[in-house]
Amino acid sequence: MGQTLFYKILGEHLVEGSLVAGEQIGIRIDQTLTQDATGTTAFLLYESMGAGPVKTDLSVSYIDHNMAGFGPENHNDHLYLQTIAAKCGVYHSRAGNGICHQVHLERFGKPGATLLGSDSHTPTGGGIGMIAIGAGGLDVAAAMAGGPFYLTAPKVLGVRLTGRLNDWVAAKDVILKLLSILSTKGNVGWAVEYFGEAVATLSVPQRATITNMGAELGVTTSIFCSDEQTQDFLAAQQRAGDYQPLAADTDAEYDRIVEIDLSALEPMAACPSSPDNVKSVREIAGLKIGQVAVGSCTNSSYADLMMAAKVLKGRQIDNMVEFAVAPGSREVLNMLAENGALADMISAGARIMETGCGPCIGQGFSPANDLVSLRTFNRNFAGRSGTKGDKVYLVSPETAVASALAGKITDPRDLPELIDAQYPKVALPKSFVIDDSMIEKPLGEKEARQVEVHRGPTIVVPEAPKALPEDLKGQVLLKCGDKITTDHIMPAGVFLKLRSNVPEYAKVVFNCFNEEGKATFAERALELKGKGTAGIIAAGESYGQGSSREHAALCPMYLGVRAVIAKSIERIHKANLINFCIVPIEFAEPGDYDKLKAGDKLVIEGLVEAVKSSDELKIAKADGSFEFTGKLALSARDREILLCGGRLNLTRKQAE
Ligand code: MIC
Ligand code: SF4
Repeated sequence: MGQTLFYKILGEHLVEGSLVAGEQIGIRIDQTLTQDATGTTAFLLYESMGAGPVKTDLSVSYIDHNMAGFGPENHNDHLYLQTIAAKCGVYHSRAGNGICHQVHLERFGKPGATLLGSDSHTPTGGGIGMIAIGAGGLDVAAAMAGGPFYLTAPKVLGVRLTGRLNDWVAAKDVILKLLSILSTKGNVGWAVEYFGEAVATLSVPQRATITNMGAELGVTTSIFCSDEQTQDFLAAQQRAGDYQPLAADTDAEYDRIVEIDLSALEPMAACPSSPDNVKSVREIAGLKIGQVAVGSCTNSSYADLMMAAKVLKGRQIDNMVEFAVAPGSREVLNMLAENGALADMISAGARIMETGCGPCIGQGFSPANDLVSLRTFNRNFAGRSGTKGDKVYLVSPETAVASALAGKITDPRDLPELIDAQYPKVALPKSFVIDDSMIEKPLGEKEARQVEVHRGPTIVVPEAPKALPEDLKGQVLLKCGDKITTDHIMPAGVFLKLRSNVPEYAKVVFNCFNEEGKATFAERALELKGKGTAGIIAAGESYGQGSSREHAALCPMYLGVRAVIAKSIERIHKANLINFCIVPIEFAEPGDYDKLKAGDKLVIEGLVEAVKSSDELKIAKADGSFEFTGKLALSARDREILLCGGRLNLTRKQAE
């Protein structure tokens, strides 16, 4: 039986375990990326591990999320990251140079390599034929120290692409279509590999849009082959030497196959408030909009923005629409500036934003109340834009510009002024304008030793977890429903600047569930912690969807949360819970979820014993009225981490 490309690359990097789907394996990591919102913690933890120069082939630290600079926090973080990078042999991409995934694809991504990033959209790199996986900062720190990355070898879902995209239909529509088929839940334990005749028709940036938003499926990662398109892209980036052809065997067997005929696709939109709430744009056409934003790591490549500029040239944005453009990288912005496309957008009424994540993570441009906001981003979780009750639709850049001109949601094929216009398809440039002057290269060993690390007062070293109690006495602090995202658990937006200060940031854990006039989640949790009682969270399906932010485990841990009992838990979040010694438990009988309520006092006798060796544990209500079984789906390594009081404690112990 032939091998998938995914398993070929995995095999070349295997250092522990055997290559069988469902088995725990350890792989060698060639490259890492961190970004500022997860990076300060990652580097603080890296320092706590006592590690010196990084042991990877290449590690890059990006500043792209937290750039608004309200107060000293952001700049303190930037300076810490810049100096710690210099100290540890890490490349540093400065604020303004672009979004980590876009820049990494342009300047560092390499077919056949492995990349671990402290950001869930790291799989963007799959567009260039690498295994690129998102993880918590602590796992990335361990990889920087030369340790393997541990994961469950996934099954491989083959997506066969046939046909060809029609004019005005985009790569974004391909991944929205897949989201409509697979949804955002139930895909843990799978990786996606694209194959089929249509792959050759997609450029690397188009492929990267598709693999980027694979994060919303909840899969381990997504990958495309490395072929002539990859070669052209790398040559245009003046990195021809990084190219190698890579493909699955022709008789590769996939664990499941989904077919998508690109010729049959039409413009799509993910409606509020989930990326899998997908409808065709024609179904929702006519809905009045107040905002449009083009950007984010999903859709801010040179081709995306050039297409937008060409459509906008000589036209005017509807006067009731605020239209923002955030180029993905300085490379893209420079090229648009040089060839006049930027001026076309400005003349059309665009607000040009900084190259960075910006509105995608709620850093400004929040929509007015009740207003529909159309974005080319990848997530529209409730409130993520910074507005409570927001109505955010996710679309392609083609649909975004057509709608911005019309003032209402519009399929670009139906906009009267575009009907006779030629689709401005933008070819890959023969050569991108390369300027790496905002990427600081690692220093020599001697110089690195002399670097003094800048530690601003807003950066607080996070505390390590306490050991698990033999028996756990706890209380359900919160009972929540299905698809709770890390944005629900740990809001970003205006609170993002608190990432380097866990005690402060922890005050807004589960902020969205707080009720006015009542004690907040954090206040209740701390009160319980003061009494020596553990906090417990009860949840439905797919708990912890979305980002890789380990603060969604680290801050609850700080507040005394010791267990999450859910119908199912997403991959990255589960790993983060384990790393910070919160026990992830699943209901053996999903119906038992209905019998729990907030405030219930629970007892788990023999917790440590169960974590040592059992796949189950008994959970009882303290008043004796009800007992149920919890499942522990843990690898031997997960158990070791939990028993050691978290990953940091384990790493320290191993170093002794
Ligand atoms: C996101 O898109 O939610 C983020 C912000 O990029 C996160 C990382 C973070 O929370 O810092 C992600 O996707 O992992
Ligand atoms: Fe940044 Fe948004 Fe991409 Fe996250 S999804 S890395 S916030 S642009």
